[in-house]
Amino acid sequence: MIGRAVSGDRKALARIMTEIELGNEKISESLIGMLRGSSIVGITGFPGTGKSTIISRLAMEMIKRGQKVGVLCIDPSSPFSGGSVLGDRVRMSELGRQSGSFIRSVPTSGKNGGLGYFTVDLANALDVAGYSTIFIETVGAGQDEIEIHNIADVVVMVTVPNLGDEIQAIKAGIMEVADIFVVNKADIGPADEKVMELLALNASGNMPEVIKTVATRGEGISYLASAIEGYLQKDSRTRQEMIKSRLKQLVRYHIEYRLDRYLEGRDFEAMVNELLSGKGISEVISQAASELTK
Ligand SMILES: Nc1nc2c(ncn2[C@@H]2O[C@H](COP(=O)(O)OP(=O)(O)OP(=O)(O)O)[C@@H](O)[C@H]2O)c(=O)[nH]1
Ligand SMILES: [Mg+2]
Repeated sequence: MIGRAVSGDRKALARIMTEIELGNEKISESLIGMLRGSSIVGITGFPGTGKSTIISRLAMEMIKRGQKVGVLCIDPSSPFSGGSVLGDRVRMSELGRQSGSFIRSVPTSGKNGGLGYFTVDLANALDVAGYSTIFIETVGAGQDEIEIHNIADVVVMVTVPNLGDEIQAIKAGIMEVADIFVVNKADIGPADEKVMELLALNASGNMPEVIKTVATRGEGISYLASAIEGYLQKDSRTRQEMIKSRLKQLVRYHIEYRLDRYLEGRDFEAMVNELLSGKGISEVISQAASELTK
């Protein structure tokens, strides 16, 4: 099945992804040895800031530049799931029909926060199938930013003019994980003010580039595509190092998956009784750990 996906069979790729989401570790494992080292671009930001619109435009731009583009949309509310206005859906389905792209929604159901247990495995599947640029869209809500930072080679944080509260969130830590800022919807408000505001947040450190866009009209998109490419080119890490950092997150996710499944529905009574009867905490935990790897 993997061989067929590598040679461009989209149905085989979709089947592989479904197997991954069902927890088929054999598939996840086989992919690891075959990774080509695609670039992973994280796109994060508050709901409705225009992430999906930006991705659909960026993807078309990247395809024009000779890339094959994969898109993973984490817990989408729009428009990959069809939750948005018609225009977006039409644009996204245009992208979906392009042979150079593959779009997949990733439900996070069951996982407590973060990006979903199998996001890295799904990105690996796209990588192995030859998608050279992989976008991961995630709604910025704290934990997600840290995780996307661990997985992606470059993180783009999307904001819009007139969204004041979000500056607080940015101050509170998103700053460290954003490599490029986008002020989208420059047509609806004081975008230049927003750009200045962002630049002022970090007078001393390595300020990420701030780019204005009007995604619905495609304005600023080619510039953003070049900024992303430029950032990736400047990165001094080797491909192998980049692959390793996303695999570290893969290992974490697989541990979390097993742990969460193990803990699900458990009332801990047996463990508590063992503690009461004098067993040590680490003894009780090691017993649980040995069950995790069964
Ligand atoms: N005026 C204007 N509207 C835009 C622009 N970019 C996106 N929009 C609109 O903003 C709305 C939300 O866009 P999406 O691309 O779905 O935003 P999102 O960040 O992916 O939203 P979620 O996935 O729900 O978090 C849609 O109605 C878009 O048409 C822009 O540059 N200007
Ligand atoms: Mg979206």
